[in-house]
Amino acid sequence: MPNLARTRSSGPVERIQNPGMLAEVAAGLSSPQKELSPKFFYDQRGSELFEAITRLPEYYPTRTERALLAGWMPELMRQLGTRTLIELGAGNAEKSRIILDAMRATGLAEMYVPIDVSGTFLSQTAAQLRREYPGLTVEPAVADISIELNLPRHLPRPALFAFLGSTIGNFYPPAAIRLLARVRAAMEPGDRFLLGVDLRKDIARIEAAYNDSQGLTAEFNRNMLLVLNHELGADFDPDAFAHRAFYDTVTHRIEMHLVSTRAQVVEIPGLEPIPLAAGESIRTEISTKYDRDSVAACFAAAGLRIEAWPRDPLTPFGLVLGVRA
Ligand code: AVJ
Repeated sequence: MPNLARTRSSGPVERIQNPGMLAEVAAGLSSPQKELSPKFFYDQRGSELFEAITRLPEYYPTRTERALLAGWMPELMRQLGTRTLIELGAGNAEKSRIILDAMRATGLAEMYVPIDVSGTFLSQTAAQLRREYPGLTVEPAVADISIELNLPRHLPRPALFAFLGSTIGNFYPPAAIRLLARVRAAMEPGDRFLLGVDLRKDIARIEAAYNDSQGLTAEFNRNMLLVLNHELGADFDPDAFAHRAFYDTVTHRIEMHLVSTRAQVVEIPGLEPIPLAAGESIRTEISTKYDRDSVAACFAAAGLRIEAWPRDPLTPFGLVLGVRA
C-alpha cells in the first residue's frame, strides 16, 4: 500500500486495501458537498457493526431478503440447473449458503466465485466454504466491483450472477448502470442475474431503518472516520460529528451524512488541511430504493430484462431475476 500512511497501525485492517484510497478521499472531500464512499465503512469493526444492524428490529432488508431467497432458490435452481454461482460483494457468504444449498440439492453445485475487495476476508470465507461443500470449487476473485469483476477464465455454465443485499442502492444511477452492464458483458446466453433491491415504501419505515433506537447506525456511520484515521493517518474526532439519515423523495434514496457539530479543521497527511463549518456535512452513503419501473429502466440501459420478480405486495424488498435482453 504505497501511498497509505499508516501512523497508528495497531493491527491489520480486514477489508480496506485500496491503494487509491487517499486520492479518492481527496477528491470526495474537495467537492462542494463533501462525500466519502460507503466502501470505507467496512473494516473489521464496520463489518461487525453492519452485521449487528442487520439484526435490528428496524432494519427489515436483510431478514426479508433471506426469507425470499429461502422460499425461491430451491425451485429456481432446479429450473435453471445452475452450475456456477458468482457473487458480487460476497460479505460473510451467509446468503450464498442458501443458494449453494439449493444448487447442491440438484447435484450441480460445481463452482462458487465470491468477489470482494479484501483478499484476506475472501480467503477466510473460501476456506470455510470448501470445508462445508466438498466437491465445490471455490475460486475467489479479488476486485472492487465498482471498477471490474476480475472473473476466472473458465466457468461451468449455466451461471448465476448474484448481487444481493441491495448494495446496488449505494451506486448513483450512472454507476449502477455501468455495474449492471459489466455483469451483462460477462453473461452467456443461459446465464441469469439475481438482484436484491430495497423497494420504495412508507418513508417513516425507511427512515427508521437508518435511525435505529440503539444508535448502531450512528456508530457505523462514525466508524468511517476511524477507518480514515487508521488507514490514512487522518485526525478526525468522531465525537465532533453527528449522524444524520433522511429520505429524499425526489431521488428516492436515503442519504447518510456526518454533520460537523462545530467549526473544525481536519488534517490528512499528504492533503491540504480540510476546514469544516459548524453544521457542514460529509455524505457517507446513499441507499437508493427502487420500484419495478426503475429496475426495468436500469436493466434496459444495461442490456438486461426482468425475467421474473415474484412479488408479494406486503414484502418490502425485491428479488429480481434478470436475463440478457
Ligand atoms: C449494505 C448498502 C445494503 O444501504 O441499507 C445499513 C448499508 N447503511 N445501514 C444499506 C447500511 C446503513 C446497507 N447496504
